[in-house]
Amino acid sequence: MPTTRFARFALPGELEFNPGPGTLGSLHIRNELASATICLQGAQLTAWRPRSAGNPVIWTSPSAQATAGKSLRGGVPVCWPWFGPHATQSTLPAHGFVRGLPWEVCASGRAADGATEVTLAIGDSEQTRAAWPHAFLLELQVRVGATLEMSLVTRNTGLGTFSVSEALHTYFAIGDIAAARVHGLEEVEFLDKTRAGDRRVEHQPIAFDGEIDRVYCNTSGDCTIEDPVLGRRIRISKTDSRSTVVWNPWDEKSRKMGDLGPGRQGEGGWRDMVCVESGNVGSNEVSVLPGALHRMAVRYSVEAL
Ligand code: TA6
Repeated sequence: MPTTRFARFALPGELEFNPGPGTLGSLHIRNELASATICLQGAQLTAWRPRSAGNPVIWTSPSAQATAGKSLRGGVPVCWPWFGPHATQSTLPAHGFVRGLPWEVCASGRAADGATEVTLAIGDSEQTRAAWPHAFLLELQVRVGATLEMSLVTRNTGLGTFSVSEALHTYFAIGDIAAARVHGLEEVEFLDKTRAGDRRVEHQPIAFDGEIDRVYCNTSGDCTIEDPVLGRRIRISKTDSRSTVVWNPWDEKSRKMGDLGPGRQGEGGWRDMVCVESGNVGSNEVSVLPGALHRMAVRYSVEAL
């Protein structure tokens, strides 16, 4: 994206565009409250750190590779219009196509409380229609401040109803996965992808002693990640999201992935991250009528333990 096309959205000293390899360039945001980075490829936020936080809150792999067409390992990949592998065509990218395509910046501004707001968008094209035969406009509205707020807005600009599965596939930075706990999903039924999709329920906060890959459906509740190593709690609130996915690949799977990189603990980067993803997947997929829109939103905040 040529810098000139972006220039009209720049906010000097607050929101600047840096051309970059592979990721099609990135937006760098810095204000009194926080800093953040968003790659134009996939509108993928790859960093967010409130000034009050001793450590970044969003994790990106130290071995992330900036490759055109492939999202970076970490940050907040946007999964849309399907989640996971395509239902029938294995040649299509997992988690949908928008995370590997260039998005446009379409709005930016400074909020009264000092937060920085920016909106990125992508619409249908010959390429997208070949994979998914619908007209759409998809926007990601991001608000960078002491909290991080993101809204994924799906507009049906066609003549027929369509259904989407979606998720903000967020990688959170933690001190050590073995000490972390995820609260808020107790008693909620989940599909356990490490056990061939078995339906299960747990009665305690999620603890990690191996690979976890769970799709919790019919849950609109907030979650918290308790991190005793970094001495903080990350709160995850969401609106119009009925599914929550929790994932950590652990050691063996991450070795096969190649882009999870070394971690602070001297082992794999898998120790330093956990995914808690807000979405509408599987039975929670969303139908959007012609001319209508659907908005799913998240809000992340951090507090000392
Ligand atoms: O959200 C969990 C998951 O579906 C895992 O099964 C794993 O595939 C992960 O997403 C990462 O997917 P990616 O395509 O980004 O490597």
